[in-house]
Parts: sequence; structure tokens; C-alpha cells
Amino acid sequence: MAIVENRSREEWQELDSQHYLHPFTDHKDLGEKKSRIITHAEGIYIYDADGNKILDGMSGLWCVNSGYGREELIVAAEKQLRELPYYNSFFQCAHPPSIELSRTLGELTQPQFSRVFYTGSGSESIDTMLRMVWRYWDLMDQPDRKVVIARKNAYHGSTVAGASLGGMTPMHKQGGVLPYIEHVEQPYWFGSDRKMSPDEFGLHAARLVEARIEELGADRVAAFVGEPIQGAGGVIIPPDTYWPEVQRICDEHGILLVTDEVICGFGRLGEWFGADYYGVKPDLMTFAKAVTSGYLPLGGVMVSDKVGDVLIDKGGEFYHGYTYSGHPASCAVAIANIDIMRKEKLVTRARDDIGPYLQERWATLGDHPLVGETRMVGMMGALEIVKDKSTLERFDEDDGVGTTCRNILVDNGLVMRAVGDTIVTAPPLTMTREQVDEQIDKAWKCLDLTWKTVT
Ligand code: PXG
Repeated sequence: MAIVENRSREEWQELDSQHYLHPFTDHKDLGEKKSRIITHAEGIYIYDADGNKILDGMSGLWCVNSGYGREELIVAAEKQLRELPYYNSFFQCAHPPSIELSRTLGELTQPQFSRVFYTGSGSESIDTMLRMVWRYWDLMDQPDRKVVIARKNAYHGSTVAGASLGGMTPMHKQGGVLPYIEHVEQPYWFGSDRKMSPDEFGLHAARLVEARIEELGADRVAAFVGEPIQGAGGVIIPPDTYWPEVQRICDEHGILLVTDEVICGFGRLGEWFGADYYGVKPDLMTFAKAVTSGYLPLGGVMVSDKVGDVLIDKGGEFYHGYTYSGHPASCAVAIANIDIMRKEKLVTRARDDIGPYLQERWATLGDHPLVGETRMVGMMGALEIVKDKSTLERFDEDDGVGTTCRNILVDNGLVMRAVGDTIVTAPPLTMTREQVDEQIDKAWKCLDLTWKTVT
């Protein structure tokens, strides 16, 4: 039974241009260049309509942590779709997969978390978190605590709350407009003037949060939200001093701490969550993506007992929720995915085995004349393309060197993302040593090709 017609690449491209508005895309530009049509995937490779095999150094969009073609996930979805494809959890209803997953998430997360609120995506999780934070402070009889502090260049999604909390200026210009949101500097040492040591810079960046709190008055500040490592912003790995200082500041001023774990969660950093890696104790954690390895959409907010007890004991009804909150098939896939991750010890493997190997090999790219810095935690890393390795001077933004490099990479069978002139990677946690070697060899070759193009 063909669910989708069998068409040529050209036909797909033509129909795509005519009918399909893609996310984050300049459609005039795409209309000229045409989409790459991805037809299937297996393990850590995707295949396009021309039969090219491409190593997926991005796990889709930072989500396919368990790799493609996982029979267990396919079977879990199919079984659940047959048994109960949909039912909601409004009106005092629930179903076994969503309850079972809630229990499992309570096990995987830090002890303060025993409850979860489900959504369909990372953006919805961020919206939910914001409404929950505001509700919490209302119930605490501190309704003036409304301001949420986030960081410049953060990415928290594309809904109005996501775009507003995120720190992407071009998004703000197109309507990221919510009140009560403040942005402070990101902890991006390489992007600074590098006059401070990374440790000093980490403390400095954290204390900008404190300065903003003091400027606003702590009794007006509700929460601080940050990705443990900023993903879409270019894998900004904060100095080790940053997160403990942010924790101290939030504690001292009585402000809720939220980690956005949409990318860092589910093993990416070699721990189940980014908060575990940095040893911080959040009050709320947003997640999505790798909870199902991207096989079906699912997101959520982990709610600490501190917040949850107030919402429940004092709150009455929380007027919030989505048709697909706790979708049974998504929850069944998440359970199966977590089961795979546990059985194959993918998280400890990322911490102790394949992660360190990838880090070691990734660091060798730092010897390339085009590379000013490499960095990686767990299996999430970046390299900085520079014009002059000795001074770390960067290319002009308009030269588009990062994009040139990204295009060369894809044409040579390796997907990585370009964020300006920063090339980022987050491959599946299942990759083998041979595949790490393949990724690094291809990356080196493509840096050479980029070098020839731009010098
Ligand atoms: N928070 C974080 C930290 C994210 O990375 C979201 C929230 C929003 O999730 P949804 O599921 O609504 O997309 C994200 C999403 C990129 C890229 O180009 C990154 C994301 C999404 C799309 C593109 O790196 N992250």
C-alpha cells in the first residue's frame, strides 16, 4: 500500500516549491535552489532522493539520539495506535502510556521532580513553563513577580512566548513581543574580547543576571531561564563557574530556576539532563525532542514539588493544556525510547566511551588553519571558523563562510549546522568509533575545500 505517491526528485521539488511553506526559510531563495528531498534513514545516516548517503551529524534537529530505524519504537507506536490511537487527558481522564511515562520521568530526573505536564513540542513547553511561573507567583501572593530573565542569543522556540524569551533579534523584529521579559548577555567566552579567563568570564556573565535582578528589584523577578548549553545559538558552552553562580543568585533572591532541556536533555551531555551535568537544581525543566528520539512529537515540563505543591494545594484549576498533551502514541514511543537508552546505556556511553572519543577526535579539527576553537561536552560540540588563526580574527559576516562550509559538508555526505561561522554538531549517541572517524575525516576534508574556496 503506497501511502505517498512514488514521484521523481524533480516532481517532489516542484510540488514542494508550489505548496509547502517551510520553517525558518526564505522561500524566494528556496524556490530558486530547491529542497533536498530526504527519503529514508537508517542508523546515523539519512538518504536523499538521488540516493546520496549522508552522515547525520545533527541527529535530525538535535533529536534522534537513539538513531534511525529503531524497530522497538516503530512497534511501540504501531501497538499503541491500534490499542488507543488518541484520547485526551482533560475531564478527569488518563491512559496507561502517559501515566507510565510520568512515573519513568520521575525516576530519571532529580529528586525534586515527581510530576510532569505534557505538551507537543519544545515551544509549547516554554509557553507552559511561563504560564506556570506566573501562576505560581500569583498563588504565592507575590503577583508582582512577573519578569523572566533569559539570555541574548538563546533559542526557546517559535511561539510568541518562545520567540520572546529567546534572544534572537531577527525573531524579535518579527514579533517576539511579550512584556516582562529581560535579556542578559550569554556566557560566550570565545565571542567576548577574551581579556578575562574563562572562569572569570563565567562569573562575570552570571553576575550580569544578579545586576539585572538588583536593577529591577528582586520582588519583581519571577524566574531565570537558560539552556544548560545554548544549542541553536552555536553550542555556547558556559565556563564551569557560570551555572553554580547562577544557582547561588537565584537561591539568594528567591527566584525560580528553569533549565530548558529541549536539546541538552536525554543524554546529549552524557547525563540524563543538562542540569545534572552542571550540578544545578532547577525548579522547572522544559523538554521535547530526544524524549522520543524525534520519532513522534512530544514535549513537557518537569515540575518540582516546590512549584507543583503550590499549584495543586492552592491553585484550583490551571486553565492550560493542549489537545495532544500526553498523546498516547507519543508517550508509548517515549517509554520505548527510554527503555532503549537504559538497556544500551546510551547516556553513560556518551559520558565515558563514545563521547570522549568524539571529543578527542573533534579537538583534532582545531589544528586546521581555518579553525580558531573547538569545544564539546558529551556529544554536542562546535568549531569556530576564523580568518586568521593567530589573532582569531573572524571573517566578515557577509562573506557567509559558515554557510559555504555547511554546503560543502552536505555535498560531501555530512550534515552539520552553521550558526554564522560556527559549525555545530550533535550526532546520534549510538554512533560507533568508525563512524566518528568517518565524521572527522569528512569534516577535515570539507574544511580544506572551504579553505580553498575562501582564500
Ligand atoms: N528550546 C530549545 C532549547 C530548543 O532548542 C525549542 C525550545 C523549541 O522546540 P520546538 O519543538 O518547538 O521546535 C528548541 C528547538 C536549530 C533549531 O536550527 C533548533 C531548534 C528548533 C529548530 C531549529 O538549531 N530547537
